[in-house]
Amino acid sequence: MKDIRKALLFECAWEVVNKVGGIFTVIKTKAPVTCQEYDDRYYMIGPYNPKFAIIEVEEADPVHSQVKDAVNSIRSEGVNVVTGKWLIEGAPQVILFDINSATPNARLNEWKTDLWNKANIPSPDNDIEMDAAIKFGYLAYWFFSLVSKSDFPIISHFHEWQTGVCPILINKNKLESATIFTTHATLLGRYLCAGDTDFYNNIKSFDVDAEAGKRGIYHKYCVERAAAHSVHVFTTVSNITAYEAEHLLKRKPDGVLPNGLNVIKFSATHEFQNLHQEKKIKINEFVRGHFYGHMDKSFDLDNTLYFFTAGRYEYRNKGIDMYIESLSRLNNRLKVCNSPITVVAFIIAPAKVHSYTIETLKGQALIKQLRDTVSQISSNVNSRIFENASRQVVVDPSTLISKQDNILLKRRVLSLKRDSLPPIVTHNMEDDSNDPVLNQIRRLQLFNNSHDRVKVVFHPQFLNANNPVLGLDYEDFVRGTHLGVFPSYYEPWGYTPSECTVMGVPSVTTNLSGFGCYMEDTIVCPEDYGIYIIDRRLKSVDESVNQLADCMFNFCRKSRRQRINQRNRTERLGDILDWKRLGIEYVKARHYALSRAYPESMATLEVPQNAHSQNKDGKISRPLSVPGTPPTKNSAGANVDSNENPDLFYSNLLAGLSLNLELPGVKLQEDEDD
Ligand code: U2F
Ligand code: UDP
Ligand code: G6P
Repeated sequence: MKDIRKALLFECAWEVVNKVGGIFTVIKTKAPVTCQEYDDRYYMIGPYNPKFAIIEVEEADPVHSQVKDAVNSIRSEGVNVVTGKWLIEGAPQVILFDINSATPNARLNEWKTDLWNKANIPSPDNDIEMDAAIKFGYLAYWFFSLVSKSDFPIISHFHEWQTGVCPILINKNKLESATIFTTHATLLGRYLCAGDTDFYNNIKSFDVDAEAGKRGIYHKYCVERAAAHSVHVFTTVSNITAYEAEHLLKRKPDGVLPNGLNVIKFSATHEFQNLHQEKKIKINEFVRGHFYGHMDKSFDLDNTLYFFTAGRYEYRNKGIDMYIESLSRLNNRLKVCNSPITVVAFIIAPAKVHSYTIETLKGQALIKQLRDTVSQISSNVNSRIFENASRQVVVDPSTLISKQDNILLKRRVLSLKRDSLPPIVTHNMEDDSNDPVLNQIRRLQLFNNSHDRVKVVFHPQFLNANNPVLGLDYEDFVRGTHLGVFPSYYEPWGYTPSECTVMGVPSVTTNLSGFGCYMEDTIVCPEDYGIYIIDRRLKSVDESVNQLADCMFNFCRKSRRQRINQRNRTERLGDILDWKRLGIEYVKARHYALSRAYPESMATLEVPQNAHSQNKDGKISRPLSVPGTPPTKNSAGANVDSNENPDLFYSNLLAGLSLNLELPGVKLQEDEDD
């Protein structure tokens, strides 16, 4: 009988050392807690992408000789396999298969035939994504078939359909391993929502095969569905995606694994507030350049709020359409009530672009020139005062600026005049006339006129500190803003609002996003903590747009003091999104998979069956009436009283597994008046 305590954990994802989207954030931020639990028994497996691997992986042999032998055996048959440590926190071991090596390319057709014979999954010609998934799946299976011969029990955890071929093969070939498949979205759901389908009202009645066929994704859909049915434990990232998976993939998930973050707390709470101020000043710099010539009395940076949305350019799924529509209504309302507030609303979503526009670059150059001139003049003034003072003369203020400097300053000021309106988009778009964001802005006439209280800046590229325009990394940009707006229609989890939360930036999300539902289930009044949840389930589109406009309008009416207070509350919520807490759901899933795959070995462990029974009802209560350490709910809906030691709650469940996780209770203090 294999010793369960020595189980090796292999986590397979397309985004191991390969940044594409949200799953990268999942595996990278989760690495520290998983490494803490499994130490060198943890391996991440992914496809080899030299662009990232060369700089992020320190090559080394796998720690276990059986794993090393398996890798060497595959290498000896013409496959490039890179192993080593991923240079991120936790430094997990990685095994990266080069799917473009000679052997996988040569064997692709053989593998496609095998997949058809074994699982009736077709693989059409010229689908690069599908070919890649098949090559990766067969390489990973090859590896597992060698490692499973060792004395170690194996847990293999697969994320998303791209890694779904391997669990199908493990199941068909009856290989020994505890298997888990986690889907972070369903392919069909994403495609259906991106169209104009009334998705949630029809979810039970879709003819799934036909719908997948119509969209040309039938073969990928088959991989996803078969993977979900092949594993011991099938999971998703939220209840809403669990519901979707049940109807579209026809298997009810065994559990939900909410996405956490690696929350780094500052030792002094005001530090994140200082960072907000510091980064906001950088955004101010950009805004001065972008809106040069329009920074009049009514556009005062001290009365300006920065709203933003960011993510992949999925216009409808990410709710960019609703954001713009609501901005237009907010603009009217601010005008009607003569508000002194200006909102600069950013949209950061990568589209096909050529380069920054001349006008955008010119704005930044003009403002830089002005700043250089002013600092030169200040330095001259400085010297003049000092030289006079050292000769015991107090200089006449009217002579402080020389005539030449005065002329130069006037020239700089005149160069800030412009005939055109400040641009909406910072880049030259490849398809400007058909771009959905630009077309909606045109329709609503949100043109950055002086009288507009809401100004729009569309930055169709992800941010980077090295950019000549808005040169900030995404995280720094978020810190400098006031409100993140993510009114998604399709969002299995949604890292963007959850990242805002841990940085102490209030955000708007919806009850169609996994994160929004999780917060709604966990906190009595999320709004008090700066988590606004728009109802997109029971309200009409128009009502939801109004709710969002109201929410942004009310935010604009807050005083600085209230915003500071709210940021403090938001930041405190970070603890409930920490992997140290949410990682427990992964532990449970592995435990469950082991008990299905190795029932006899697991029977030797003493694990109490009624671990849940110790808990009482409760959510995080409203800020003004909370006790020092309020009760909270866990993701499965079970109630955890964090006044009791949460370690105890989980340690009962995990008895027998070598685990040493630190689980912080959520500590909320009473707030100052708001
Ligand atoms: C989810 O986000 P992801 O980062 O997984 O989203 P993507 O990687 O962009 O795409 C998800 C799937 O959709 C497929 C793609 C993936 O399987 O291959 N796809 C496609 O086939 N064609 C396209 O044009 C676009 C996508 C999720 F959406 C977030 O809410 C979660 O926060 C995140 C982490 O759990 O996972
Ligand atoms: N993001 C980024 N740069 C940007 C904007 C966004 O790196 O300029 C990241 C963001 O931090 C988040 C991810 O993109 O981790 C988007 O994840 P989310 O779960 O919101 O959506 P997904 O793309 O997974 O559907
Ligand atoms: C942080 C800083 C304060 C600053 C404030 C501005 O709290 O520590 O010094 O006044 O941000 O807040 P606001 O919401 O106006 O950007």
